[in-house]
Amino acid sequence: MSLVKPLRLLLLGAPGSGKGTQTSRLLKKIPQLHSISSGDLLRQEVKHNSGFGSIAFNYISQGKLLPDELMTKLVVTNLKQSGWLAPDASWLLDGFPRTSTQAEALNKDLQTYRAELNLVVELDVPESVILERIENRFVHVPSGRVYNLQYNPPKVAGKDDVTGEPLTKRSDDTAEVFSKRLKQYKSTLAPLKEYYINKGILQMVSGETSDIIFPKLYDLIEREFGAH
Ligand code: G5P
Ligand code: MG
Repeated sequence: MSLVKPLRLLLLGAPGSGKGTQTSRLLKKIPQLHSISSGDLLRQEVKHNSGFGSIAFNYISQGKLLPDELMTKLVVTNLKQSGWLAPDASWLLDGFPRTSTQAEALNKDLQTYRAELNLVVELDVPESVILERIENRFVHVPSGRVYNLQYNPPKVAGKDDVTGEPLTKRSDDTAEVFSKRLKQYKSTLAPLKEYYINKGILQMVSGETSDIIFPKLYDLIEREFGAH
């Protein structure tokens, strides 16, 4: 798909709902699109053993959200450094903002670049199917690519398809931490959604699998931003 107007998209969804999976698929189909995942940024910091990384690890491994101010600074700095704050750039955010405070802070920054979000899509997946996905997830931290032993296994067991580098488990992908993450997600969702409903840009796509959700998400984007 070729975009005829800039897309600045936020993907919202519970842990394991498939934000990373949908992001990879969209990037393959829409060459103009870039993406930033707040969780991937944090895991890269942890991998590099930075001071910030060790702070982040403490929060992530307990299933707690990092402070709003730290997260906003991390993502906005990354957007700026990537050169994506130009009004004609198209990008998507995965996992940030996830509180209404983050949403307000981001909006303030984006306004100064005339590059506010223009679409927010909530991925609505039943809770009952999510936990199993998480327990079978493996990730390639440098790229953020995600695998699942049943759903989309790597071509060679334990290795990233593109680089051949080893895959790892996330420290927060245990049943215990997952239930905390889910609880956390639910406790911040309502005001966040309210914020984007008031802006008139929130949409929802529902489905039990990513294969069901992807065509709906793609059509929605094509209708509003694609060439016809
Ligand atoms: P993250 O990294 O943002 P979450 O919890 O929001 O983490 P997560 O777990 O990364 O979200 P996802 O990206 O929505 O889930 O899901 P995914 O990885 O694509 O899919 C999950 C698994 O299911 C994969 O193995 C995939 O292959 C498989 N799968 C996908 N579709 C299907 C399907 O249809 N069927 C099956 N069987 N499998 C499928 O945040 C992590 C932590 O970082 C901090 C917090 O501590 C957070 O807990 N953090 C923040 N803190 C404060 N503010 C923020 N904005 C923060 N952002 C991150
Ligand atoms: Mg993810």
